[in-house]
Amino acid sequence: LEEKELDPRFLNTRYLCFRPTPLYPKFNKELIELLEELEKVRRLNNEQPNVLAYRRAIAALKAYPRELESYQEARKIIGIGAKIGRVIKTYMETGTIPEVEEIKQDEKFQILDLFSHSFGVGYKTATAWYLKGYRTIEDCKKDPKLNNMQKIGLELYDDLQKKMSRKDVEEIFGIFEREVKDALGHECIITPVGGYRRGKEFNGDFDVIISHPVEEMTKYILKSIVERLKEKGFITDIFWYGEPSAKDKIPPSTMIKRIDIIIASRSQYATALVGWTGSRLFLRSLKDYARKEKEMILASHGLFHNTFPRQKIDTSTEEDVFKILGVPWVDPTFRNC
Ligand code: TTP
Ligand code: MN
Ligand code: MN
Ligand code: MN
Repeated sequence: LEEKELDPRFLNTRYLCFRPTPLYPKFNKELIELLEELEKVRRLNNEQPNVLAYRRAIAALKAYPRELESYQEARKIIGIGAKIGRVIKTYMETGTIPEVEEIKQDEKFQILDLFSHSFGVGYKTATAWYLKGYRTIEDCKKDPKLNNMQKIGLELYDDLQKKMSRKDVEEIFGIFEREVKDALGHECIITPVGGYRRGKEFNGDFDVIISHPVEEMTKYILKSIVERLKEKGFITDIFWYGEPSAKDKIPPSTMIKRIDIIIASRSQYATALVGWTGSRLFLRSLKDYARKEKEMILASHGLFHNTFPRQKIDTSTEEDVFKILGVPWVDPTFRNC
């Protein structure tokens, strides 16, 4: 196939936010899965630049609109450099990637992977626990030096590991919306964001933005909602509330899942929506583009001219944000890089 037959967006941009990335790739699926394993290894080894290189390559392949026919073709894709190119070459020639086979047998890697799924645990804590000789979640629970967040994360490990279906999320959203509107009035805008908004089938948590029309209300909302949901038994534990909070244990009747509640004033709503819909990589590229090409700063609390002092730019919808940045609209379900 000739290059010109490809949508030019796949070849000519350094910025991922210009390229629609679907949730599930249509092509090159096996290769993508193997590269995701390697990304995980790099992450658990704390090789940050390599993690990013893998994320970019994976995102490029997820967006790529046909099966790769050769290694040379892969190398033409922006986001696939020499190093990962060589890995792809091996895969193309042998149908497998030896390093992936090796790590599947590696006990240390499996355990770091297990630990790092606990809330708030990254490579550092996971490695420290491994070096202390811990091999199971039960071992970690006995560590005398756990902070509150780690304690909750380990105690709820099994529940928090289970992914929620879209229906589960919708059920939580229904309860949440009813309670918030009862408490704060019906002019509140309550919007599910995160992976759910990007179309994910299985969700680690429920992310939601609440926006109240009265700007001054913003600082009181979180406390009043959390208190109400706690009283009613919907909230059992608080990971983070400005600061990690003591555990308020209420015996759970069903499964416990994590909710991230984001409060945004109306003037922050549009950028909060962009920021908390993600994906992280999509956001990173949007912010990079804003700063490097437009001299603007994009944050969850607003869009600004990068002047001193910063000058806030009014935005009332997500579309405004894209338009002002000069980035063609990308539907949330195509922000899955
Ligand atoms: P997450 O809930 O961590 O991720 P997710 O919803 O994409 O996937 P999962 O199913 O695993 O929950 O975060 C939601 C979005 O919020 C994420 O895409 C980027 C943004 N975000 C921030 O900007 N800053 C933060 O500190 C966090 C935690 C998230
Ligand atoms: Mn989420
Ligand atoms: Mn997550
Ligand atoms: Mn979240």
